[in-house]
Amino acid sequence: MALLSAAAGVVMNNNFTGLWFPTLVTILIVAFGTACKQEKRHSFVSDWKFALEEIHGSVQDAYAQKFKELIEQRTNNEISVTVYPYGTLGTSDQVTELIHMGAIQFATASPGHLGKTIPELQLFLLHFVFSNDNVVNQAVLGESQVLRDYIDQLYQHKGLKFLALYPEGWQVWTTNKEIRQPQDFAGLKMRVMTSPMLLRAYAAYGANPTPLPYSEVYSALQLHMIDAQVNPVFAIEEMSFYEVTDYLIFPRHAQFVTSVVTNPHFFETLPTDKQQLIKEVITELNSYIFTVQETFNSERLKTMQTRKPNLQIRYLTAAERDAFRKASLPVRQEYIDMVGPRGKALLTILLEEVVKAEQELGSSPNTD
Ligand code: 6CS
Repeated sequence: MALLSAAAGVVMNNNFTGLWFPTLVTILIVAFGTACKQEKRHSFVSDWKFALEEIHGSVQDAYAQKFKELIEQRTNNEISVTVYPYGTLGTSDQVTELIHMGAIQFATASPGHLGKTIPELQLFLLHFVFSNDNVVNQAVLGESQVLRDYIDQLYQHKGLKFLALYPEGWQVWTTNKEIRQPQDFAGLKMRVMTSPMLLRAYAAYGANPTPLPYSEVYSALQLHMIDAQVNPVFAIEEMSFYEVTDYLIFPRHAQFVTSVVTNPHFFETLPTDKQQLIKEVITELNSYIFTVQETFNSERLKTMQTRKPNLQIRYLTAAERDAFRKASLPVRQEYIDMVGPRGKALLTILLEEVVKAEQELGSSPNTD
């Protein structure tokens, strides 16, 4: 509109009276074209908000920053992406609600929290269902079409659009006492994320699982309201959990899995080229983020060792892991009981896909 009034102004002040009509037509055509282009440009949101469940410098932050870089570069800045680290827009549950309402466009949503809303997703919280080889896990989470189609449907039913699943690293226990066998968990107050299956998973070892939001874990450890927590190495370092625990124990029982979601209406009303761009970038980020999590997890282990030389680091042996594996098996049935036939189908798919990928990639089977 501003352009149209400017055009009218130019014509009114035009001294070349003989030329006024063709000039007016030309200006109006250009102005109309520009207005249409602007209209088209603004018919979809062009500042995309991407909210995280992790702080600045985390694996999820690296993912979102790369997403921002690629989207802005490939649209010549027609689209801008703003990344909101954990805490700026609320807890994981609140961020998922913002996506659902369409107030933001992208978010990470981990099964550890989203499992309350989509119970089937708690599949990824079961212990000893993944391969020992994390390259296999990445391939299954990122490429298994049968798994992705299933997940896609589940998200759709809850008003979310599923974009990606990726591993952030092995889950590691930080505790105030050494744990080498399930019995060592007896009565231990173990902080877990808020999905119910995690309570079952740690109750199976005899622990006293306590769900808490991420932001409350440090002070709960410091005040001895809890005795232990579980997270990947990079998170233990950046959230300083190692400062308030004595042991870092590697059982390789589970991966930290997260997902990337968008709002379905936002996505479906985007022009096809933008939808395509999102899919393309998400696919590229799959291998990018895998390398990032490997680097972050190995570098930050060294950082913690340097900062706290008396931090006790333990790697469970094959026999010790096996005792945990056996204790964890009844929880699979609890998952099926909680979720129903869809859960059983999903568990079968995941276990089969892991074996298939291990064979394809030439990895050793999921046992020690
Ligand atoms: O433990 C948690 O709640 C959080 N941990 C990580 C590594 N990412 C997000 C999640 O909310």
